[in-house]
Amino acid sequence: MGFRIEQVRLHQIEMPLVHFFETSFGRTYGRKMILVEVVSGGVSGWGEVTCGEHPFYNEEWTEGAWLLLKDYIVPAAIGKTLESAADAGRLSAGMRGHRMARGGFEAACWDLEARLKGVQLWKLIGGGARKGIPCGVSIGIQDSVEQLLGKIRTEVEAGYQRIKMKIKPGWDVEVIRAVRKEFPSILLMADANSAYTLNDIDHLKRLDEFGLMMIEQPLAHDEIIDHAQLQAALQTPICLDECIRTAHHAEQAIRMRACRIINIKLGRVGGFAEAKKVHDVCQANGIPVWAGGMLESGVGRAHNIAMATLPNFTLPGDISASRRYWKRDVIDPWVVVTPRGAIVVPDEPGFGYHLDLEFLQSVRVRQETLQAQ
Ligand code: OSB
Ligand code: MG
Repeated sequence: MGFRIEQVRLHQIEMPLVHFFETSFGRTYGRKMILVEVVSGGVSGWGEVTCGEHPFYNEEWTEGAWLLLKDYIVPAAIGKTLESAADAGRLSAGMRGHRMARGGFEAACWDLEARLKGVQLWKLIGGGARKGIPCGVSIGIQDSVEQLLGKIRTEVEAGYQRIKMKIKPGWDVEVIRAVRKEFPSILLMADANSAYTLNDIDHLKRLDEFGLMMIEQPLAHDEIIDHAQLQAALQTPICLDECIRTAHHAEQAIRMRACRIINIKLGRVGGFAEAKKVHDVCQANGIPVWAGGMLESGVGRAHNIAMATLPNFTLPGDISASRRYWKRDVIDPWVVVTPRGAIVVPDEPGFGYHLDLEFLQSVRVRQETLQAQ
């Protein structure tokens, strides 16, 4: 059963974060995100473009993604019939990069196909390996070490299974030492978002004493070879985030021994088809994966939950409760986390949650509809 892409609606929404989020590349107080609604036979599938407001995590940003979707991605797709959502990525394959914009559209097609068939998205993508998703949290750089310790305590008490803290030069060894002193046995990891270079090898080796689960993307966003050199010098496993945009990158990184773990972000790799390929390459090579996050609304969160039911997502991901980010989420019910730090995989068709359309309208700042002839 194929489906025709009859209408696409782009919705840009803006929502303040409950608490600012700071990484090595900057501080975010609120999110501007694009939701992609693909309509066929009166049924809507939803996707989220996960890029930031500025081109600092990667080259994409909300304003650029809006133009790319409106002028290229949607025009290339409108009126086309797809045998399955697995073919959706091909409609924009001639466009270089911009995987988050293309992935937001691709993910909407998967949700649409699942809803048209009345099956759960996790089933459609070949997941279902687990009924509960193990959850971790990502905690940004804070104004003080005391503030960080307080945040970690709150999340550990809420049941989250692992803590990730953001680091950068000047907020690393001594801060982690303070965290370890207070929380000697928690599963702890650090994410540098490319804040270091190979000149920092000796400095980064000092992190080995803290028993971190992994250090995420210490070096440049596009530098696999330098990570191989660093991994050879470190005991702590390296996890690549920014570097892995395709299954081929994963293959290269694994072959070079540039990492021992990979974080898969649905948007960064351009949607479910590529995410599954990255997952499979890692699985075949004994490299565990986990689901990364991009401060998503409920729509992106729901997609991440489906993705994390694939078998090799064995480590706790950056998928946490809606209320950690938003006063109110755009889906109903909100994503909640059990006292044991897990998300129960929803059983409803599609990505498993309803859109809160009334709230969506109240946070929407622009909309564009493209209609097939
Ligand atoms: O590197 O994982 C990252 C947020 C924005 C940009 C990059 C990253 C992050 C996170 C947040 O760590 C994860 C989340 O959504 O909670
Ligand atoms: Mg990261």
